[in-house]
Amino acid sequence: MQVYKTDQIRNVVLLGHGSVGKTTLAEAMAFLAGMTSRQGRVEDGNTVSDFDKEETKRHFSISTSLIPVPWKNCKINILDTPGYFDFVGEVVEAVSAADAAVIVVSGKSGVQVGTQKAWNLCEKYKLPRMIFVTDMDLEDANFHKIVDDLSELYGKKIAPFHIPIREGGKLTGYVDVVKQAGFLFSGKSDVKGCDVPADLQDDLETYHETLMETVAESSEEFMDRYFDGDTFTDAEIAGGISTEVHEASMVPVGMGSPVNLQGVATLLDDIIAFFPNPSERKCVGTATKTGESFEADYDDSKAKSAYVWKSIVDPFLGKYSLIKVCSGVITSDDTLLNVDKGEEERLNKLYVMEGSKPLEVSELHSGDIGAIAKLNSVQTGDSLATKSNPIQYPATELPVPYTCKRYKAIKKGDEDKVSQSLAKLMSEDKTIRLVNDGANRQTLIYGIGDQQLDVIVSKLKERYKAEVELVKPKVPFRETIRKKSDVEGKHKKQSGGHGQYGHVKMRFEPSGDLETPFVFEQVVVGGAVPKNYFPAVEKGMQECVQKGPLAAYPVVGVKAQLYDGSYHPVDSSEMAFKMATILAFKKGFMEASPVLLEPIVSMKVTVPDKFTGDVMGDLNKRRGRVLGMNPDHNDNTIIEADVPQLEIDGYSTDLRSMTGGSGEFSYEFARYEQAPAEIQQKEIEARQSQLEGEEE
Ligand SMILES: Nc1nc2c(ncn2[C@@H]2O[C@H](COP(=O)(O)OP(=O)(O)O)[C@@H](O)[C@H]2O)c(=O)[nH]1
Ligand SMILES: [Mg+2]
Repeated sequence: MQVYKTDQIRNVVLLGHGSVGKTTLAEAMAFLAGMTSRQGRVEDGNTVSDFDKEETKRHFSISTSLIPVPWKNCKINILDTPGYFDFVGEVVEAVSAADAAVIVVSGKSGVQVGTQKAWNLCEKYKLPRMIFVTDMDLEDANFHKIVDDLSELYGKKIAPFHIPIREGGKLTGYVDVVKQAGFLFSGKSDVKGCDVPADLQDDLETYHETLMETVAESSEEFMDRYFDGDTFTDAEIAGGISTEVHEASMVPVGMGSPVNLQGVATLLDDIIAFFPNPSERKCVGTATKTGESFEADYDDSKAKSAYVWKSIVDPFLGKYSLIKVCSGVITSDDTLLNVDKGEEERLNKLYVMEGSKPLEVSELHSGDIGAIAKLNSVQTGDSLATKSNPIQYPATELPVPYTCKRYKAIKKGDEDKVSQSLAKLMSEDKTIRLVNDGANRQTLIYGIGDQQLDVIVSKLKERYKAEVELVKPKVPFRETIRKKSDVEGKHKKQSGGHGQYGHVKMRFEPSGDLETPFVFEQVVVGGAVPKNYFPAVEKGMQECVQKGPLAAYPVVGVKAQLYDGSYHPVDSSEMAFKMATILAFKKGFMEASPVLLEPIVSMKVTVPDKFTGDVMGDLNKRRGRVLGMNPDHNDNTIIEADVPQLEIDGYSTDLRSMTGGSGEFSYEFARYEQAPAEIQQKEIEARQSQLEGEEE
């Protein structure tokens, strides 16, 4: 694979709603650049980017792929990301490695929620961007409406660069707003000049005027000349555009039809002309020896350092750590320090990933994106540098998963295989979380949404032959008492041979502390119960509180007082007193007005203002208590509510359908509250039948 210098590199992430043509665009770029001999199609499962079995099966992207497109003596590292919101982790990782973004919008579907999310991500990471409108071969594609909708949302930084030319409803060419000239598509990536159609003249003038205004804003000198009515040379215009695009003050809008290879070559040209190469971007780390900040800034002359932005752990491909070189030139015979783990790694070989294919390369210059195989200690988010000059970069902040399911191995004895395979998937996808909820005897898996969890189950089966089923998680209810009780427990077996005898009198009452299962005290007088059996009574309590008498949930907030009892000099034992305690507790608990406590979570739901009413209504239906609503700085409202955890199962899917995918939520455990009687009854019955099922 050819080695490229920093100024020949462009790192460009493709962002946008699902199914707008990102992968098809990347495929067209690869084909035009001669990387492939035929143009693949998503429907046929033969594109460079969607190579994973799950992707070819479902016909959409699930993980980010890298396609290094060689174009006019440069290399454009295209990062093709998934559009479906469940795979946002992949998108954020890709954005952290990019220096610019192309937001893809379908000419047919128009501006969608995914478009706005892509724009917000670019704002957050201060990424220069362009917008590319696909599907322009479709008759009902409406470029002008999209330009209007984008301008309404983002103002005059929206700068249309092309105006579609249609003949008989067919896309045949475009008017170039910068060059004020017409071009007709003629074969693969070629165009030939034509007159600007009369009916597009007005649009051209309007768009060109706006463009010149923005170019004028690129420098004081230009502004003065502009107001003097002066015009700019092509080179000045190109320079002005480049400046404005780098600062994200101008967002060019291009268009085409990637399936027909229309408009793609122009986009590749614009990427090279107007997007920054890495050395025009900032990159700052910390020199861990001194604590001082290290301005790597993708500078070849500085000490070697790199950031691991993604990991591929594939049973067939093996493990690859995808890096972006932040400074210096990394060569295949380097030994680098994993700054986060403190371990040295010999690189052996360097690669550039082309979809699923690792292509060997001798060195990677600053700003370039490559891959290294089999680095045992390395994980996504780690930094690599020289031992003499260790540099650390901040790990990318990834979204927190809130969609939870309980998972069980389908085949008995497969548990280890399942957890080992899940660990491998988690090293690839940092938005998966596993929780071992011992108290409720369940293992939980968290993801961004149900689609992602579904893909995980499929990957486990496909890749690791580990089959799991996902079921509704058990809600971590708790049991406690509201009143006092005074009972006795007697465990007596004296029918010949060594008998068993234990007898306790105990009082139970609320301890007022729901954080602690129980507090135990003894106020026995006169040795009614010998003190060497007190630990056995306490042990009996420890056992009882694991599974409460009401519905077998963990018990909290109980004060247990041993105040009397009796013993037998021969037949009494620790075991007998433990059993007596268990009898006393079961009785005393049920006589002290036992109740079920349900976990309440504090939720934050962020939605565009227009959905506030629906979302509030829905939260009320979930027995939620809305505590407040505050606007955020993005035309959204943040609704804060306390909601029973029982009621939020599947919330991510429901919120998505209520808000068209624009709503986001987070929650954290708040406290326990007494469950309403009907919930309590339902849980007790459910538990009863489950316990009967287990006994059978
Ligand atoms: N007619 C037409 N179809 C397109 C175009 N680009 C993509 N498609 C189709 O749109 C669907 C989604 O494309 P894909 O590239 O997977 O979108 P992504 O989810 O954004 O990566 C596929 O069926 C493509 O064949 C285009 O320019 N014109
Ligand atoms: Mg795709």
